[in-house]
Amino acid sequence: GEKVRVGLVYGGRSGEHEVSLQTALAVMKAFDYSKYEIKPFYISKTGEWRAGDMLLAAPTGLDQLRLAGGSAIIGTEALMPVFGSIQAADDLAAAPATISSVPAEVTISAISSDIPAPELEAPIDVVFPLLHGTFGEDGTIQGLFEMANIPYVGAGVLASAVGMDKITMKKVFAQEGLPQCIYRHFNRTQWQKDSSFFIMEIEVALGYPCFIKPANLGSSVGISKARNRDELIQGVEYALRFDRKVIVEEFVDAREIEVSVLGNDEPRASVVGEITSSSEFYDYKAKYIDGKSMMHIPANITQEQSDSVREMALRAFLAIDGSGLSRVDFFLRKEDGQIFINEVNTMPGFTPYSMYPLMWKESGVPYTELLDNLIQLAIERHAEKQTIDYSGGGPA
Ligand code: G1L
Repeated sequence: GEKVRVGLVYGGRSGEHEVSLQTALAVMKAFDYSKYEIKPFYISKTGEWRAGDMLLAAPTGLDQLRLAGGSAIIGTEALMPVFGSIQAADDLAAAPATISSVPAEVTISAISSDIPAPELEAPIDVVFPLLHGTFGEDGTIQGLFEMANIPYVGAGVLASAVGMDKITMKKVFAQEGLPQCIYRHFNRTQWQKDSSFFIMEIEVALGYPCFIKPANLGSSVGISKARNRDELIQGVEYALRFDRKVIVEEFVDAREIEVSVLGNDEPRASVVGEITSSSEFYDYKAKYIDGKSMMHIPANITQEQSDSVREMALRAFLAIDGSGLSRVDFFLRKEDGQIFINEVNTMPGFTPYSMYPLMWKESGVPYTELLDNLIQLAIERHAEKQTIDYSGGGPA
């Protein structure tokens, strides 16, 4: 039969541009080209989109992925044949007389001849967004795909946005009854107006040391540890450079436990893994540059602990309305074995040597099969959405 055409979007305006490129190469190498064709879309560091020719086999090196010879495009043109058919009307010099003279008729019929005819068929069947950070992981690119009505791999708009905001995520977890560490949060204005209130709250409820984090960052940039009031104030000012919202968490002397979740409405949980780090905390440098952290799969924990963590991972996934995949991270407190959920990551590290794929490999799902599963889940979710009535009700 026909091959599935997968659009792979990677690069992007984030600090993890290079990680995205390396991941895209690994994904392209692992696809089964007897079943798929890959159309690469590269987003440069300045935000320019470039489309490459359809790949019928894996590329060999990273350089090819920057699509130097590829055509420069804007995202909407590449992905949205639908949008291509919407034309702007002349500027209105006065209010239109009736509703019917405004949107549909005016805009769509007034097609000016200097705008190229829209492409009639979508160039791809499903999109695989390999993007991290503020433009791509927070639900924005997912919104673009929703508007284009193109199936896409991974979390939807809501889960992506919730998964990117540590504060909202914690509120969703609390509602679900998932155990969490103690925390306080505020925005820049609240801090500026009443820092002494928050300092007191933090000192009474959390104590020192505590961790200060920007609410909205995918990686660990902007995180610091405070041992006293001065460091707390400094740490908050530092975190506020990266976000307008800040969360402060109690220090928990804990092991770091992770679970991979795969699926849509009936998700599965992988075996449990553990990350150990030589660094003071699992920071950006240790994680991505030094490679000082170590992975242990399966984690050396009891059967009860494993069952409990996997069950919580599925509840967390459903609570944020996840789809496709998520890596769910926990703390296992050393003093009493208490488990706390830390966060859900809707766009985990995704090379064949990253925690998420390795936990599935250990659970019997190899990397190439994982890709098959994710594409299938994207198509299923999209098909299910097509059955929903968006007409706003009315007579049947
Ligand atoms: F599309 C998926 F499957 F949802 C997906 C998207 C992005 C999985 C994993 C990732 N991860 C990344 O994009 C990255 C962490 C490698 C960013 Cl650069």
